Amino acid sequence: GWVKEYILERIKERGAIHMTLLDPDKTSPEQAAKIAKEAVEAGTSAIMVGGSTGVSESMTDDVVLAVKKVVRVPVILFPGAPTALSRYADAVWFLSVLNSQNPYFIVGAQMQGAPIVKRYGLEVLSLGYILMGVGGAASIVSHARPLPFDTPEVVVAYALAAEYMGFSFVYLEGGSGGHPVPPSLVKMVRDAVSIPIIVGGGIREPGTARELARAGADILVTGTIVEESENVKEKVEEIVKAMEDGARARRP
Ligand code: 1GP
Repeated sequence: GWVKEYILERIKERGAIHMTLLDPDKTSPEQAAKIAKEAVEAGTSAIMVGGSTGVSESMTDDVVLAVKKVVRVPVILFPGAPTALSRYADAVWFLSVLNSQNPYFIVGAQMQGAPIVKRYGLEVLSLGYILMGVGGAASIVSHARPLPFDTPEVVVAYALAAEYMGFSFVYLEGGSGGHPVPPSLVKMVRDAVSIPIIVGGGIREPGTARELARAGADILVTGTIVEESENVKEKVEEIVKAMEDGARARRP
């Protein structure tokens, strides 16, 4: 599909890319359009739409449509439930919470959502999702036991399992508003897997973005900073710049 090709191409070109996450429970369609426009001007490569709680399909529709009116980058769903799929999006992170304790979040919700994804003609981006650190709302909602940062071998093992199970991407999630995944852990995962690594949760500072990209993250996701920031463009720009610096520093 074109979205996957676009993502891989852009990672190749830039070393690492940034995506902006909008949560329809926290951001109105009007705010979403404004944030998306500024974020794209600042260099974000895609807009993700989703959240853990309080997100209906019609709320998702409204945010996706508002965003699509103002930007041309792909809009990718990041659904917290099969009831938050929008026919107006370009693609969906078809994610499995690999370290959930409840099979519903590993394959049950996916089974319920799959026919909807097909009916809506959404491009599927299969994603092994691993929750760690404090985990945040996503951990609680998806019955995950977030992996501690100090047992990196378990995180690496999950990431490798994601690759061997055929997922196209792996996501290291520190939990929204939490502490970012340590760069040393990203490096260990980088050395083990060949699929693109997405890192999100708690990224607020350019220095963090730089180190995560340098450690081998291919995609960085931020959500909270655009909800809080007065100047979205400036904030995203400094994150994107630092991330690209970090990716360049990683190359031999
Ligand atoms: C996406 O949950 C994150 O992976 C978003 O985290 O809200 O902390 O940026 P922040």
